[in-house]
Amino acid sequence: MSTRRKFLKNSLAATAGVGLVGTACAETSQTTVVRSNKPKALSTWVHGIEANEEAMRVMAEGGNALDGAEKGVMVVEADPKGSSVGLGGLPDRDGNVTLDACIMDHEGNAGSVCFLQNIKHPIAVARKVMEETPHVMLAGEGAKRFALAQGFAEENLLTESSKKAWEEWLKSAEYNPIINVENHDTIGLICQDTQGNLSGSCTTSGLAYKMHGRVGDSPIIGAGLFVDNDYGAAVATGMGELMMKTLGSFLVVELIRQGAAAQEACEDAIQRIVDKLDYKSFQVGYLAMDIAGNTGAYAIHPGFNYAEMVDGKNELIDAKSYLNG
Ligand code: SD4
Repeated sequence: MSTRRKFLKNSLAATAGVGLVGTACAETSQTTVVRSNKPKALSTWVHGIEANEEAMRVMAEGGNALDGAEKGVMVVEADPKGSSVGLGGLPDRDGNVTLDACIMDHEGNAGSVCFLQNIKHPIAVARKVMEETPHVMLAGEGAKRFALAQGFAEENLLTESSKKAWEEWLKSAEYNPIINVENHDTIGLICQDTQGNLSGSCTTSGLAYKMHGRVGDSPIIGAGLFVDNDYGAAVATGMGELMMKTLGSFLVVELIRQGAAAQEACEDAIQRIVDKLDYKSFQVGYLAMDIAGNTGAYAIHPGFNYAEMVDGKNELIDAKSYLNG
């Protein structure tokens, strides 16, 4: 833990109640973080470029951060060429495309679906769960039934090329998730709107050739995504089991709440995995933004990149990593 945070932790403990003043800024005993009201989009991997583009367009037209977070990732869900999200996602070992997604807004509302089949936009279903039900998460058949009742169409999501890749995989049927390749491309998106509010989304077809019924971190609030509009937001990508065991996205935001910079929080959350779990053959990447619009990104292995868009500039950036090469 950094000296600064040790100091903050001690002083926060000594002055319980210090933490938030109004809604305009989060205050620690040492720093005051001023909320930005400049629209911004931050998302995982190269497909984040198009997700950011759409999110910023939606927010420029009057949508809020939640609209941006939902609509941005829907572009990626609908792209049949992407083999890790929505339509065209690589299937489980039995040939079924099963989808996980969650969404969280600036008021702490959250919705999620997991193990959902034959619905192209799980993120939009997750938003409906958040807005139309008293629950946070719907799974499998129940999630699908709910989606159909909400007017979503049932469709085949297994494209010819994903089917071919699966048939090729079946020849050896060896399950060996490869770092940064094909099965680690979840889209997680954090948006900040003109009100300075934060929302986030996360959607994936999960690990390719996983066991039927396997659910990853992406639909789990606190693992794949967490938003605390008083402090910051975080999303995760990679081998979901590692984020689930450490509740990684919550941890990143909690560290920001305790005074860490977004970058330091991502690094500490990766360190938590390194300290506790068998991490060497798996990739995990965290991406975070605080209410001032400061961003952070960190991964276990090199290769994780993310897209950041602000002031009309949309950039793909390589994240730093714990291991190098
Ligand atoms: C999962 N975290 O299902 C997801 C996979 C992923 O980038 O992130 N891919 O474990």
